[in-house]
Amino acid sequence: ELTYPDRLNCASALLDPVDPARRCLLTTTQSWSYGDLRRRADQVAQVLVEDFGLVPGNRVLLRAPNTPWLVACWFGVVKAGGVVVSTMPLLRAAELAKVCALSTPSLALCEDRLLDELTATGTAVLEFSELIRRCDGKTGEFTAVDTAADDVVLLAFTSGTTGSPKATMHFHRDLLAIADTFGRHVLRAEAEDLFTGTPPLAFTFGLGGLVIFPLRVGAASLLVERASPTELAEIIAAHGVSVVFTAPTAYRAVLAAGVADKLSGVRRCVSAGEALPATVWQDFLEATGVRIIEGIGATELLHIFISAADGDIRPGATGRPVPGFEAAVLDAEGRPLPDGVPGRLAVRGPTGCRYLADERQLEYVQDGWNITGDTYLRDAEGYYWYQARSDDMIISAGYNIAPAEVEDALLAHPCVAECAVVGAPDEQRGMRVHAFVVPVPGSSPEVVALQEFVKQRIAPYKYPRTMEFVAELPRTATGKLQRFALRERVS
Ligand code: 3SK
Repeated sequence: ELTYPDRLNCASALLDPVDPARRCLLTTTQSWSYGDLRRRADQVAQVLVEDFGLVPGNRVLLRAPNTPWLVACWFGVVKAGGVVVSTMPLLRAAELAKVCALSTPSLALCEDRLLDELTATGTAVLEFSELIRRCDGKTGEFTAVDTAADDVVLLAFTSGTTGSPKATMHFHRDLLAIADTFGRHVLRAEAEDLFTGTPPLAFTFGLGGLVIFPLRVGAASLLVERASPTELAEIIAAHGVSVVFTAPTAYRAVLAAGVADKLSGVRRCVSAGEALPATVWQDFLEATGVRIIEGIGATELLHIFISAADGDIRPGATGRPVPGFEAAVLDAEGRPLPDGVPGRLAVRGPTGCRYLADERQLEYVQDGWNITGDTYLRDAEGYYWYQARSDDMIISAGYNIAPAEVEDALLAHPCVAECAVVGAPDEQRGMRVHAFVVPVPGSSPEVVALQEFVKQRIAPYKYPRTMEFVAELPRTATGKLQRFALRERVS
């Protein structure tokens, strides 16, 4: 049982206990101590409160790649009693507009290079260059707002199968709970560890792995804005990184690039975002001597709730419920299924799904269980084995991609009459986005032109990597698209 004080500000709880002289956030060229991060976060809080009149409960959107300043903004908003609205740097104007409409931020803090797409949403924006100029003029002394443990501190977005984003609300205590469950019992990081990885901090996998877990134990995190597998491997070796968080695609890519030996000094490698093939786990072990810690998490539950490390690992299985969480495999009526029978994965624990103003809450939380949308089976030893996504979501290279969102973007093209998007098995990405397109009669669109068109409208990782033109789409008698029939054609 995790217990936290009723009054809790997670920024103070994470930053205050650590010696200010300890290294905290690194890049390949910079180093911030805990004292530096605390001062910068306090200055951000001062700017927000003194210059922009932020009051507790106000929402502040953050848009930046993984940098120390993004982390300072995160903690500054939290110290000021605000709610962080995190956004992926790759989001385009239309996607940001949906996020802003749902979260109604009072202000956005945006890295200058990413300004264009955000300006289009009409949200009030403070660019990082101006924010930093203002911070330099502040004392860096700010008393964190005395928030309640159950105050909302974070709105993290996830796309449903419909493509309409859902905002998940998380409390101050949730941020500590992920560190005190997965972080403490599975990862078991230490103060001397140096973390790194690729997931954006807007993805809660990245927030936990690159900020919350290291800071909870007084360790340091090396933030990387963008790196190829080879560059990542070189950074890991050159800086003596000991804990890595990334998606299965990256482990596969490191193996394929022949640079896995550079990770042999790493103590912990964590993989999540999609299922890790047992062959990749085995090949990685052979190349590095490191047993990858696989886990399943969800934005709704903030982080990983089933996992295993070291001798507890069964290659191919995701693991067992992380201490603090309970899991079950349920049938469609919510009854527990016997071991060995696949069904709906249900989870409960110290975190849980709270959608902001969204009726889909009723589907996700049933009888106190979070119904994750994944199909799993449990074996007699209590290990959970991934079978499939229960819905149509395409999980590609660790990204969740909603077909409807890609279809909407394609349909905006004048040569596209109809289209349907499904996931096709892919060696590199786990799944890739595949589009079936019915062209407007008389037109002959080109694949590359349609791909470029989509990339301009939505985050580029969502574009259909393969595409085929068809005369018509399979439909039921009532006109409903038979998506399963298309999936069969590409599998
Ligand atoms: O969505 C996921 O797959 C995930 C995995 C680990 C931690 C957090 C998340 C959201």
